[in-house]
Amino acid sequence: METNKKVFSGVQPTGNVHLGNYLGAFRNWVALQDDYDAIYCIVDLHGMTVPYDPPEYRRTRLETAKVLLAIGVDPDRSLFYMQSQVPHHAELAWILGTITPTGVLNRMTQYKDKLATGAPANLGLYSYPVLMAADILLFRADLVPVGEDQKQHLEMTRDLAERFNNRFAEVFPIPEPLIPATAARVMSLTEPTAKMSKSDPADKSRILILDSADVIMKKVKSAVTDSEPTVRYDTEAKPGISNLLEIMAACTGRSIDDLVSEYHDAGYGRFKEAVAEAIIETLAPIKSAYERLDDREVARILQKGALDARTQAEVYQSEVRRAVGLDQM
Ligand code: ATP
Ligand code: LTN
Repeated sequence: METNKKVFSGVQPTGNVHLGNYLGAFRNWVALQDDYDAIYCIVDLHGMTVPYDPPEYRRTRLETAKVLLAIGVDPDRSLFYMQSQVPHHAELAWILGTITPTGVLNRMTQYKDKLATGAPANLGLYSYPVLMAADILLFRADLVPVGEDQKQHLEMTRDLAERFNNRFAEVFPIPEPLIPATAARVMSLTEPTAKMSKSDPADKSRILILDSADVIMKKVKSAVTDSEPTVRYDTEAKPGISNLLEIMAACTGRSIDDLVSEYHDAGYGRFKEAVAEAIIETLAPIKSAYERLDDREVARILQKGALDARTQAEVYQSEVRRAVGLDQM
């Protein structure tokens, strides 16, 4: 009998896994494995909704899997696999698509943001949130650890679950987002009013999980700040310094107040050095775990994950098929 609550989350394997991904989402993924049935998926069908290069994609899919294993996703305690290996995701997305009003999709801010950065307006990008809802609902997840930017998609997922339950049968639990209290939205180092992002063309805008200590120090030292030389938390007047304070608080577990009282008059140079050191210390064990991983072993883990996920998905999906009138003749 299943009693544990279920957690589901996903990451696109588009490379450039960064500190925002880690502090905003992946750190929670690892912690939740203790108390929940955890399901973590590399959403490689989502990653195809913006232009990409297939050979490069093969590389970043594997790299993303390795980063997650290095961070502490444990395949013995969680279901860990690639979305494209489990066709039930796409099938459920189709079914949910039949009850998704296009008016709702037109309001999705991530879609509009991606178009604004030059992504072509194709059906895959447009229906991205429906596939995300399918990911979450396929295994009947209760809790979804994500960064703040995914809140709107989660709300749409909850609506679709309710819509489905009312229209067909009570199949889906209504999932809750889990968004961390600090660092839910880590900002870009070069443009601190925009979120730190994988797809920002500026390398210096983000700290990669696999950056060396030297590179981290350089990127933090060149982070955009302001000209008033006191360290204090004020996201309006001092977005750059506030972002560094949030990052340092999340890396050290100290409160922002505590950090402000220590660094208020230290000068930006010393403060930035301390921030960089906190980041380096947080990422060092991840980097060395990454270097110890063997690619063939990782491929084996993913194959086993896909097999287990397909087996479980088939059972869950048969309930959906029955509810919508698509059960076997
Ligand atoms: P892009 O920035 O290109 O849209 P992304 O990093 O948002 O990519 P994913 O890799 O799919 O996209 O995100 C993985 C997780 O990281 C999600 O839960 C997302 O909410 C979280 N996340 C992404 N950026 C940040 C950020 N700057 N701060 C906190 N969490 C973030
Ligand atoms: N849209 C998410 C990635 C994603 C996801 C999911 C997250 C796809 N499916 C299911 C949580 C649950 C993003 O972070 N950009």
